Amino acid sequence: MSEWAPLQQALISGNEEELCRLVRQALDQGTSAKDILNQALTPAMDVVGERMENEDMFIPEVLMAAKAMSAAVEILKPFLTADELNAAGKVVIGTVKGDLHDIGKNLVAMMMESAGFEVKDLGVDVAPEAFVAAARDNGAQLVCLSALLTTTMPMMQETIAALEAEGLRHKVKVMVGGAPVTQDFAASIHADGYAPDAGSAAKLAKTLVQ
Ligand code: B1M
Repeated sequence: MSEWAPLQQALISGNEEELCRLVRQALDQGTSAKDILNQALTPAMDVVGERMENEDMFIPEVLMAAKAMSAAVEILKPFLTADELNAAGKVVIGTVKGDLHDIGKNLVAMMMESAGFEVKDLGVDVAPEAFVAAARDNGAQLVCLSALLTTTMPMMQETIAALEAEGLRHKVKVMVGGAPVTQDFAASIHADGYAPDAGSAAKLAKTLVQ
C-alpha cells in the first residue's frame, strides 16, 4: 500500500477534517508541500474524475471531494510557489450569454482548480466580448464555455468568432460542454474539445494545454 493511501482515501471520500489533519501531520513530519500536492492530492483527484466519468461517484460526493481538496490546498499554499500551485496552466471559464445555469460550470471549475489550473471564473450570462477580454488579460491558454440551454448553444459559436475577430483564436484552445452539447456540435463550431462531465473536462484540459 502506498504511503499516501490514507491521505488519498480521505480526499476521495470527501473527509475534509481527516484530510486536513493528515496534510498537517505530513508537513510536521517534514514532507514537502509540493510532494503532498503532486504525489498524493492530484492523483487522488484524478481518481475522483475517473469515478465521476464512470458514474461510480455522484455530484454530491464529487463536490465533497473537491471541497476537501480546496481545504487541503489552502493549508499547503503558504509552502508552495505560484508556479507549483498553478502549474497546469491558465483557464477562463463561464456560462455563455443568456444562460444562468452554473452548477455544472462550477463543478468543472473546481475540478480544473483541483487539477492544478489557475481558473478565472467569469460566472454566468457571459458575453463573447467578456470572454475575449478575460482570455487576453489573463494570458489564458484555455477558454471553457458552458451552456445548458439549446437556445444559448449558438452563443458558443459567437464566442469563438469573437476570439477569432480579436486575433486570439490561435493562442487559446476552446473547450465546450453542458447537458445539450455534443461532440458533433463541438466539431461543427470548431471548438478544440468537448467533455461530457467535470472529471473528463479536467483530464481533457491537461491534454489541450500541453
Ligand atoms: Co433550467 N433548464 N432553466 N434552471 N435547469 C434545464 C437545463 C432543462 C433541461 C430543464 C427541462 O426542461 N427539463 C431546460 C432546458 C431545455 C433546453 O434548452 N432544451 C431548462 C430551462 C428551460 C430553463 C428555463 C428557460 C426555465 C424557465 O424560466 N422557463 C430557465 C432559463 C434561465 C436562463 O438560464 N436564462 C431555467 C432556470 C433554471 C434555474 C435558475 C431555476 C436553475 C439553475 C440554477 C443554477 O444553475 N444556479 C435550473 C436548473 C437547476 C435546471 C436543471 C434542473 C438542472 C441543471 C443542473 O444544474 N444540473 C436542468 C434539468 C437537468 O439537467 N436535469 C435544467 C446538474 C449539473 C451538475 O449538471 O449542468 O449538466 P450540468 O453539468 C455537467 C455536464 O453537463 C458538464 O459537467 C457538469 C458536471 O458533470 N458540463 C461541462 C457543464 N458545463 C461544462 C463545460 C465543459 C465541460 C463539461 O467544458 C467547458
